[in-house]
Formats: sequence, structure tokens, C-alpha cells
Amino acid sequence: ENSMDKPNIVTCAAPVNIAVIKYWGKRNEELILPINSSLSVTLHQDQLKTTTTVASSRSFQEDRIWLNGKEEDITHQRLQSCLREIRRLARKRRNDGDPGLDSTGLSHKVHICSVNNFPTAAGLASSAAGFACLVYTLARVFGVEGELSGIARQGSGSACRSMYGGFVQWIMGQKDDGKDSLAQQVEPETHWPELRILVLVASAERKPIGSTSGMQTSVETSCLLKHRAESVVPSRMAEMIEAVQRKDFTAFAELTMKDSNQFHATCLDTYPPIFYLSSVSQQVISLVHRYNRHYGETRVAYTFDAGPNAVIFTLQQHVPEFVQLIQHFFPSDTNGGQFIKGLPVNSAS
Ligand code: 2P0
Repeated sequence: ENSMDKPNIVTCAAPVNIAVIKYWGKRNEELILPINSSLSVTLHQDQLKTTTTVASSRSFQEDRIWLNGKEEDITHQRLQSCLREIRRLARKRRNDGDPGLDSTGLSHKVHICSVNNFPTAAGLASSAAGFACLVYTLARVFGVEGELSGIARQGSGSACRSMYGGFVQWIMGQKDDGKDSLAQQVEPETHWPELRILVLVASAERKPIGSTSGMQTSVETSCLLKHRAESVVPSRMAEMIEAVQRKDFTAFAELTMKDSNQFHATCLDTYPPIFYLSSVSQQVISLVHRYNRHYGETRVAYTFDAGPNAVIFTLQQHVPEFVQLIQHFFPSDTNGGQFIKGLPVNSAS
């Protein structure tokens, strides 16, 4: 039948998320199960995002993938986990007799094209948006619906949080099989329209130690990380959820900064130590505290992931003044130095 040879093509986009309670450390490497829960804010769809197109056709010989125009290895273990789990769900749905299953046969191979609209080298959570987008797009191609964050998690831990917009928690779960380690929306993207995110790129260089191996070494060597996971994060998650629900910027900002600082302290407590913050990062931290002290209230917060780039949270009315301050102290240079993006938190998944 000729129509069977026509490829089924779907394109989707997924935004980056920024953690305010950080994920760092796994209890199961293969299933990607974390040692603590985490909470993040998903950016706007139109800002930092991955766009993925998946085509499936009976005429394709093999599954293949291109990232930012370059063909990559499809046998990558985490990629294979996502493909296998989506096909497993699709097969289950067909065996359950769902008449809505579309024409894509389960035996059909896929060609995947994925592009980021931001520099991958800047270390801005590209794997989170990337795997969230891959899983979402594959699900559409194979006619799968429902809870998909557990599959995105098996691509990259932080990816499960990009399956939802707004304020999202990744509940660590208790089970050994990971079935309860899922993302859940805390509040939708419309909840806090005054909240703003600025991304300050201090360096476009690749980070020296990747997150996956970095957190592995931290789990093996840092007793501070163990203390954090067991005794700090559980109560901090509850406080953060309350701050978000009440739209209490002071509480939100202080918890965000403290959690970023503790994450980087666990990196320093790792042996050998891991340094993600640069001298520019430290200057941004000092500037934020000086700014808040000047006004006698917490107007701005910083957070840093596995790299030197600062992510700033503030409220709409403080953006112009703070951006001016940043531009004064960190004038843009020509070595791919600094740029600022005003990113409203108003997103869909
Ligand atoms: C986070 N990070 O919560 C934390 C804060 C970096 C610092 O999630 O091994 O790329 O793929 O599960 O998700 C980066 O870790 O690691 C990360 P894998 P991932 O956003």
C-alpha cells in the first residue's frame, strides 16, 4: 500500500528549566533515580528551547539521529532507553485494543533531528530540553499519551522537569524500579506573571566536568552531599513549594541562593573537588548581595548550575535597573563574553 510508505512527521519544542532546589546525585545510574527531590522553573517556549522533528517510515532501514545538523551515535544508552520505553508503551496501548493508535507501525524506524536555539557550549541545560523534546515528539509519532516524565527522566534526570511548564517538582520516589520518580507541576506558567529570569553568560566554554560524572564522584566522596540529601532538601522542598504558592519573592529568592550555594559547597566537598563557579560568578554573587543590602530587601536572586553562568531571578519592576547595573560592572566583550536575556516565566510544555 502506497500510503504506508509516506513518512509520518511530527515537530515539537521543549524549553529549558532552571532548578531552584538542585538535583545532584543518583541512587540508581541506569534508571536515573536521584538521591533527593528537586524543583525548577520552566522557561518560556520561545526562549531557550530544543526543537525536534521525528519522521517514521516503513522505508527507513535504521533509527538515526542528528543533533544540530551532525549525525550522532544512535546506540547511546540513554537514547536507546527512551526509544525502547516509548515503543513499549505504544505496544501496550495497541495490545489493550486502543482504536486511536495512528498508522505508525511499531516496527517502523525513526529519523530524529534536534536543534537548540542557544549555544550548546554555554552549558545551559541542553540535555534537559533535548530529552524532554525527544520523548514528547516520539510519543506523538507513536500515538502514546499520558505520563511521560518517567521516560524523559531515563534520558537525563533534569529532563523530566521540562515535560511541564511553570513550577515543577521532581519527586525522588521510594521504589527501586523508579515508577514513582516522576515530575509534577506545582503551579502553572500563569501563576506568577511578575517573575523574571535573566541569563548572564559568563563563559561560553564547555564545563570541565560533566554533570553525570561529577555527581557520581560527589555521591562517592562527599559526606556533605549525603547530609544535604537526607537532612536539608526534604524540608527545603516544602518551604520552596510554599514560597512559590504564596508568591513570596523574599522566601523564594533566599531559598534559591542558599540551595545554589549548598550545591556548589558539595562540589567543593567532592574529592577531588569540582569548581563550577568562576571569579566572574563570584563577582555576580557579591553584586547581588550588595544590591539587596542597599535596598534593605531581597530584590534579586542568583543560581548557578554545573558551570559559571548566572541565572538571575527578580520581579518585573526591578529588571531595568538590575540589567543596567550588570552592564555597568560587566561590559560585553568580544570573546563570546556576556549577554543578557530577559526571559518571562510564562511557559507551556
Ligand atoms: C539541576 N543539574 O537540578 C542540576 C543542578 C546541574 C546542577 O540536573 O546525569 O544533566 O543526565 O541525570 O540532568 C544536570 O544534570 O544529569 C542537573 P543526568 P543532568 O538542574
